[in-house]
Amino acid sequence: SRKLSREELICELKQRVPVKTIQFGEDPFTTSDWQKSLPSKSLMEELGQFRTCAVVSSAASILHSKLGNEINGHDAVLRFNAAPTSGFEFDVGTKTTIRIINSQVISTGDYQFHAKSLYRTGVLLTWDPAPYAANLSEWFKNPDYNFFEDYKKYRENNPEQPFHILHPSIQWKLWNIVQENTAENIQPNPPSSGLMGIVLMMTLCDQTDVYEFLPSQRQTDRCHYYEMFHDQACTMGAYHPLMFEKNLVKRMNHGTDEEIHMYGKVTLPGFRTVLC
Ligand code: NCC
Repeated sequence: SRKLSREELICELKQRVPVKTIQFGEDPFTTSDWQKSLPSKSLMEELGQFRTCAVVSSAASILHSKLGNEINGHDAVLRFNAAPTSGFEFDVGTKTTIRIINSQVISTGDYQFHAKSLYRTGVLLTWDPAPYAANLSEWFKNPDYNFFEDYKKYRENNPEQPFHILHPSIQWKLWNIVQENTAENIQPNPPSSGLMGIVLMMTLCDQTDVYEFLPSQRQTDRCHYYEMFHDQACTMGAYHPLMFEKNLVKRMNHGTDEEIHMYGKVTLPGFRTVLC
């Protein structure tokens, strides 16, 4: 089939991947404990629209980028999982508006989710890999990591901090678009937090600058900027179809290849600004 153009790809995402968060009343989130825990507004209602946004990948290639000031210049900044700013301000900035944390970070003790101050800044958004085509009830009974009790506990202890659960339907809607626009058959696993964050920001912002999702000239086998661990799979993907996610994002870029090379930077228009 014909290769979609940049604008056609952006429209595919806009029209087929509506970002939703879970709200009280949707089966099985109908009990009083969920009424207490779930935010009364959706993430979109809570945050409104931003003009410029930055998505900061956790890749080690952001080290020595000196991008901190540029990242801080955006109206909203998205970060992932356990990625800190403290100690890395010069390269990654200081502002955190939204943090996406996968269900593993919440439910395994390894990341000290309930204890670390790192998680207390900004709006939190979590997600968990749901089986393809499952409805919410099936997923609720059998999540990849059972984070539901930890979510409620965190909400009880931090009632003032907005904390949302991403509706799992987005994962497979997004996966379908990655597969349809890839020549090979890709593994049936959900996209990375990175791609979900990019689509979230395209929903919330008029313009999104993504940093080091597409690796710059500083590309390295080191996984994260905040850890010494090395594994090429962090950049290329193993569980997540990360390489194919990156190809898709590159095809949507409104910036230049030079900016990718120098800064690992991709610029994407907000869904609100494109006519489909
Ligand atoms: O590594 P992770 O991702 O937290 O990184 C966040 C997002 O940044 C992009 N990235 C990261 C490193 C790198 N070298 N290149 C990149 O492009 C990716 O888009 C990535 O999504 C996740 O997606 O949630 C993930 O989480 C980790 C891990 O669970 C958390 O970091 C907590 O420690 C996963 N690693 C493992 O399960 C071992 C990772 O596969 C995906």
